[in-house]
Amino acid sequence: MVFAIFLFGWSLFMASSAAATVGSADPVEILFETTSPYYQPGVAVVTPGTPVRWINGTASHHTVRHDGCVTGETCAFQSLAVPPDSNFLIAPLPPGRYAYHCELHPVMRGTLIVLDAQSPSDRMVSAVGASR
Ligand SMILES: [Cu+2]
Repeated sequence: MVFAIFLFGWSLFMASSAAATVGSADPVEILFETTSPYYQPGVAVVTPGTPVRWINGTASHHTVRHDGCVTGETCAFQSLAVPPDSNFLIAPLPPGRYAYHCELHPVMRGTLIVLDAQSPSDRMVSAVGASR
């Protein structure tokens, strides 16, 4: 199912690379940078159903590879080398915490956090312990 959504999103992207939207939500954008934190923002927090786009404004190629692709766990996303002035777009991911890195520059590490379906206020209440 996730794979099907990915294909759908990708085909939309390929069909209209100039379009500002993919599916129902605008992508969150993460920039490749040549200095720390290398992915800006270094920790990106997105709501469920949000596509994510990495944009390469540097003069070098970079990749985006979920750590799970290396550890043998689920490989949630993995790009080819993204050239300068290009980008890498993924369809919405299931809630979770996704640490990722650049295959070409091991110092480049980032984290993508997809919130669960609870509203922020619900999360706050459960975090505080509520009053029940
Ligand atoms: Cu890189």
